Amino acid sequence: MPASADTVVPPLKRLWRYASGYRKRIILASTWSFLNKAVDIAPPFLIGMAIDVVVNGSDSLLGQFGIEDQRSQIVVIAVLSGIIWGLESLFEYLLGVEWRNLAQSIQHDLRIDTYEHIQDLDLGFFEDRSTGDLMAVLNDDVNQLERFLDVGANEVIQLLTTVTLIGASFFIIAPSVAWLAFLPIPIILWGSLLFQKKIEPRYAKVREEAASINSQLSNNLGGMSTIKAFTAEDREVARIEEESRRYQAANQAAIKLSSAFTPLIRVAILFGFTAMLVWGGYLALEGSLNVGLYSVMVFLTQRLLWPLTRLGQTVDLYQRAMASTNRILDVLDTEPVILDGDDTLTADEGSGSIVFDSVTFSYEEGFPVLSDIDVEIEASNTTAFVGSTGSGKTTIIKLLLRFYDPDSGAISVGGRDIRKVTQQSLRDQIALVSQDVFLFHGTVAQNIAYGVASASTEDIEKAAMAAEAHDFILELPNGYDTIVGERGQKLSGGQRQRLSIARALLTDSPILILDEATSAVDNETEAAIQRSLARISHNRTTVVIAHRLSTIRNADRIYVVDAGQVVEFGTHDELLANRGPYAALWAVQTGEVAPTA
Ligand code: DUT
Ligand code: MG
Repeated sequence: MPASADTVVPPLKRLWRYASGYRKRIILASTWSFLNKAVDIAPPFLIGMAIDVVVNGSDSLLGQFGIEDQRSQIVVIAVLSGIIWGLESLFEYLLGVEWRNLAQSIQHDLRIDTYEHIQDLDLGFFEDRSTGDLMAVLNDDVNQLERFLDVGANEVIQLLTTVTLIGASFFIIAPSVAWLAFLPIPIILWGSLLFQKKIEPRYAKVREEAASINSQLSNNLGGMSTIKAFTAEDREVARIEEESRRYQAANQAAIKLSSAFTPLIRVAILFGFTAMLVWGGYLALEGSLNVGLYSVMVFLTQRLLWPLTRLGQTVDLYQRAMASTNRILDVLDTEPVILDGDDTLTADEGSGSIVFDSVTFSYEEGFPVLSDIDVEIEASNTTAFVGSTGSGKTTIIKLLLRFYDPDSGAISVGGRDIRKVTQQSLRDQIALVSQDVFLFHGTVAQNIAYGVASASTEDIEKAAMAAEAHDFILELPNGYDTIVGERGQKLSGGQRQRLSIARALLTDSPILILDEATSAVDNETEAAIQRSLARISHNRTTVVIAHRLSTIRNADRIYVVDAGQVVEFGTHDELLANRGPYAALWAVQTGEVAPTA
């Protein structure tokens, strides 16, 4: 959630605060914009001077400066024009380069910062935000801001420059008619503010709908095989169509308003321009206004008011960018709930005991998933968790990795409360083979080496052998260099599982966690994996979650979890003798007659 204080801060201010490192460059770019506009206003004066020369001859302004000959005066004006146009082009170039590079830099940094920040947020955050939604922030919203900085920011500055400089010149050269040119400006400003206020929620809505269709699309592309298997293609097209329509409708609502804006402004401008033309013309005819000045005024009025017709588009671009800025900065302002401790957990401690001291936890308030869990795992022991599906076994592992913090109680590793150490040092001690195997797009070797970027080919093969993966890898089209596809979809379920075991073994962490690590392999492979694990787990703390009890019968201690509580624990033999839930489960799985409890 965004900090409440920040929701009321205008987005531009939030952006300015974020962009503190760029301020110098922003000021430089703004300077080029200003100078470009300042010389751009000069041509009307040159035209005025030319008319002045033709009409007034040696009485003209240039004549007063000592250039008597009218032809020479024209040449002077031509030279001045050349200089001014040259400068204008130069500043145009400089402002283009500066703003566009700035836009690129801010876009790049903002994207990386936001991604890095998202990565630091706890898993709880990702339960509420969909992947597609976050993709929309990282891509569309960041790009939207870039688009504004690319052209919009320059336009805003040039517009302000125009109004200020032309306004000042008007009041200097002909204060009596200057006010006419400014007549439409209050109307235009009022209209713009009103427009901005009205369009703001519409663009927020557009961004929302964009995020929504994004998340739907990423969902569907990820679930393509399920869509096909259930022949839901038509339904899904309809669903995407519906989302797309909503996006379209949101945009149409914004377009309706933003399109009406420019014509309205033009009417106001026409009014100001005509008033100046007529009133100034009368004054010139009466002789109370210099003809050269009159032409300068008419041209300037046009220069003043014409850019305002673009105000609509600029405000539009600005408002879209601000809607995006808000969404980006909301993510950036989201504070992680799980904070690092100050200390570092060492490998020595990491290989030590794991203790859960009356741990209670719920994903959602009021629905406890674990209640009062007490677990003691001795160093170098193998400990198993068994229990029905949904009983909370994986949740116990997530708490141990500090993906979530318990609501009450404490967890310690090697005698250290895991909240007192950094998350990185904690997770460095733990190798996890998770229930949902996730492989990255890349080669087999890259996936195995994921936790140890510096691993040698030899290490990788050793880990693969221990995970019973080496043989099948050699049979793949390109062996260790075979591309596994997105999420490893080019491999079988059992193959994926074995790769993830190899990946965990390669990290050589003191604590090894296997969550249903062999559920997708055949019995023979499982037995082989068991044997190599027995060797590997010899002097490390191993935690195994398994549904097939035969795989954990040799564990030093087995915890039976039911509905978020530990209902019994002991060795396999002790539990059988207990004749409790474990014994009943064992009976079901081995086909032995359930002993009477
Ligand atoms: N749960 C959530 N949110 C999550 C994950 C799980 O509410 O992000 C719920 C679902 C379930 C309970 O927590 O009711 C325990 O889930 P867990 O994954 O810990 O169950 P398990 O014992 O590992 O089940 P399985 O044997 O199916 O892996
Ligand atoms: Mg589980």
